[in-house]
Amino acid sequence: MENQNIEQEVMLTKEDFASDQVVKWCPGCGDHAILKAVQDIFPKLGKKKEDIVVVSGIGCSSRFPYYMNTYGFHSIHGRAAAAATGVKLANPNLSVWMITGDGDCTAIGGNHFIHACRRNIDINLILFNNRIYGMTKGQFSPCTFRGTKTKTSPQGTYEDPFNPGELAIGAKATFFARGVDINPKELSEIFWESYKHDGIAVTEVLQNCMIFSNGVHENITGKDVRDDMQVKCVHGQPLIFGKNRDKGIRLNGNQLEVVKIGENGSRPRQDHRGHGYPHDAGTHDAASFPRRHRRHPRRESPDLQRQP
Ligand SMILES: Cc1ncc(C[n+]2csc(CCOP(=O)(O)OP(=O)(O)O)c2C)c(N)n1
Ligand code: SF4
Ligand SMILES: [Mg+2]
Repeated sequence: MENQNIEQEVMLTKEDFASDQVVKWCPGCGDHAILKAVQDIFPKLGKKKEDIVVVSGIGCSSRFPYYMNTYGFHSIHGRAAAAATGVKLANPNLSVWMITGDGDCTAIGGNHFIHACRRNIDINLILFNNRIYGMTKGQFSPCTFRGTKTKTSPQGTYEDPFNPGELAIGAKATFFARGVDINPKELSEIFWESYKHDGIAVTEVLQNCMIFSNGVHENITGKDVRDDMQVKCVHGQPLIFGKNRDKGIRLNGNQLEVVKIGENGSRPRQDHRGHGYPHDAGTHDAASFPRRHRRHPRRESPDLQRQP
């Protein structure tokens, strides 16, 4: 539960939330943009700096608390969820933000992650998914795609990866979102929704590691494909996408499918700006989460295909 009384009194800027530490991530690393998105949204929380705690595990991403001018805890590998849970239980008035990498969260920390989800602890969990161990120089993680050649899989991995969304929802998390590092404005919007959510809010950010998994999200974030590969899910809004906003996602029986204006009986309907979109596109209903949303995390992009 957040402390509402303080909200009126505090007027901070994003600069207030930047620490004096030199940011040591590689130039071009996706972590920079996520840091910016968090620093952008924190003034809006209306909380004193000392009422916010950023907790992390170990990894490149987990250097995050150093760069935030709040209370912070750079804990131990895989145990950020345990530390964040302890902080929140000790003082429920604190706004707790947990920063974790795909290795930190789903390998050594997998057990703590699923139990934090199951317990529905009121923390904001941001999972930086670069599908690799960045800090230790490029070993595969449980989120690395099958067949990827890494330092520890010179002939390619032979395991299927976790999908963190499926893992979170399967473990009873009550909020799950996925964003991309190249769109910090949208990330800030997600973090705001995460803050407002009472219970655990898991946000997976597809983050590029320039050094060890460069381009791993390119089929979703690339300039030429991103309009066709990303759907913005906003409560009460139709699930539409595409450069011309002429594609949508609808429910056919128990299956999600892509529809396009002019195909399979899909007619144009006008939105409030007069733009046409498929009349039969479904509407995003965050209130029915997670009952009707189990299908969403499974599709990492609107083509409804699993990644290789
Ligand atoms: C108990 C323990 N085991 C192993 C390590 C070595 N280690 C440090 S960071 C890391 C993986 C980090 O990967 P990830 O969580 O994906 O973060 P990234 O660096 O990619 O942001 C490992 C294995 C450690 N520090 N402590
Ligand atoms: S090694 Fe990768 S994840 Fe780590 S700071 Fe460099 S680019 Fe970022
Ligand atoms: Mg990683």
